[in-house]
Amino acid sequence: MRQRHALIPTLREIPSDAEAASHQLLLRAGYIRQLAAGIYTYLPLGRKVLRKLEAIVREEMDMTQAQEILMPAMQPAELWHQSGRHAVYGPELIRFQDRNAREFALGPTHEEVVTSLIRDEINSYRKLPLIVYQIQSKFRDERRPRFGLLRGREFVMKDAYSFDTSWEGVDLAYQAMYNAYHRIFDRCGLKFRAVEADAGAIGGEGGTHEFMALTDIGEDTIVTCECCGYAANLERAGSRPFTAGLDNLDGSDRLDFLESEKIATPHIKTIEQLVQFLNVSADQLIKTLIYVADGKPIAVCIRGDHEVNETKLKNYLHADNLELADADTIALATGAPSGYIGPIQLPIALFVDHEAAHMKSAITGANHAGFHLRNVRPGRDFSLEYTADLRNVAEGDLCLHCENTLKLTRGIEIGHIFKLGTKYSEPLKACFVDADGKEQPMLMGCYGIGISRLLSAVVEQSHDANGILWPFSIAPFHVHIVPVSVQDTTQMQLAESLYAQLGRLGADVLLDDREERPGVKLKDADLIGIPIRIVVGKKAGEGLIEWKERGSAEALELTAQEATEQVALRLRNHDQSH
Ligand code: 9G3
Repeated sequence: MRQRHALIPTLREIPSDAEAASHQLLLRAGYIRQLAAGIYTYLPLGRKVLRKLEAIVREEMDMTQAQEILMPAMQPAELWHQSGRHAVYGPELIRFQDRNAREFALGPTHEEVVTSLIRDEINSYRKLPLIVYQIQSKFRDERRPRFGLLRGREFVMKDAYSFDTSWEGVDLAYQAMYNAYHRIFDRCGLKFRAVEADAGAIGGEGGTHEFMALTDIGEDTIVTCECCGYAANLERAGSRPFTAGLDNLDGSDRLDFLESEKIATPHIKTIEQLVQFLNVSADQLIKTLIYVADGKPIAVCIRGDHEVNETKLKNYLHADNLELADADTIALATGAPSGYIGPIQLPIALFVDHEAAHMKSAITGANHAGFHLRNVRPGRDFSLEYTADLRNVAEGDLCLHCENTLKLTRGIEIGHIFKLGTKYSEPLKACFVDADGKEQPMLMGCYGIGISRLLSAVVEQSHDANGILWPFSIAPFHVHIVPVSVQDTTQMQLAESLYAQLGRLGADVLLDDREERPGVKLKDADLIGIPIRIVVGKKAGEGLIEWKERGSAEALELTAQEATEQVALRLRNHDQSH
């Protein structure tokens, strides 16, 4: 492509409303433009990268014998009523009516559509197993779209769905996808981890993994053990309680016998204030939070330095809706204002985190404005009937599987795979007749990759102060030829002949034939981030060019012939790399 006519509108200044590095760079380097919040146009460079990402995903999906289809974005609401999910999703599901006032939704995902399709086309076990996939735009009206393509309202997803006659079949499909995802993200040059995840609303019996690109901007937190390889999303990760097994039930510890005692704590409302006022540490406190679970107020007790894990709490309660209670509900349920709430004599159900349950003596709210209690003994002063792991793993916690400490890192979810079982085939009646003539619901799995999100994840992991550093495999072009002066016929002749030669090799080449000052051209080249840059300057007369790889400081002086051979080599290596 010749840059003079290319639509690559680079920007000098950093867009003020872009926080994430990838968002800033994709805007500045002319890859994307925002149409509306969370809705983007892919300009030629962005479209080329997206196409290369899709090609990698397609190749690896086809290798697993998955068959590519394309389903509609317009989905009849009836399907969502049948699956029971129409009421589960709120304003995030974009609903509309057609000209005959029939209800539709813009597809955020396609479990219902694909299950109804396969129900109508497959009936015998002989036709299974089957995996279909599509690469298509998804629509989710996110409350807070942010970070550019990382959390959009219209985005490109690869979503695959497997149909089997047995759980063994589901496991095979799941493993095949799990392996394919590793190959895909490796080929994209990403640093990622597959982590055990929480199945969430879409549920499914058999488990689920998320693939996380490791970046500081990531909205998800993952927990990893460097020793035994344990890796889980924070929503689901567990740790070995420090205090478990330390109970000296023989009462040898003097503190056990001290009665709980009221202490005046006027206007002390937060953990920090209490720690200061009493000169204690947060891990000596028990904080009691009031939630409303499916409309019912409940109390959760957790050590002062820990955080409630609302996914674990929701799963433990089997609640559909869970939210922190507002001030009125708190006062009504506890007779005390927030900041003074404690577990003793509460008229609502009490759920205690397993770490708090093992505390010997704790300081808690007294359920009385202006007062706290000390020497509170869990189990003696309040019930431990409902005790579970309800907290977020913290840095330095002990690994459940080995004695090592756990690390927390941030990541961006780029893939998510689920074993669904009959969660959709049951309600949508997708059945097959087995070898004994018996009708059974198909067993399903679903497998997603956020393709447009991948674009941003790569940039997050692979950029420097001057711009993007695209991996060779997904760069919009392999080579960027930059003649220093387009008026100089010697330089342009050499640049043009290189452009033609490399093109013949099958390389994607961008030729900067603009009448711009060299500094502008080189700055743009760094910003756009094409892996190989060839500058044709004053040594063009001797047939020499300057070869520079994006991301390395050194530049080499090569003949045009050597440069061509180097590119041919890179193309060959890249093709063999997968
Ligand atoms: C909705 C809306 C948003 C959603 C969903 C449904 C996420 C929804 C989960 C999935 C599960 C898998 C197939 C590919 C891999 C992920 N957000 N999910 O089901 F109506 Cl508004 O999409 N789907």
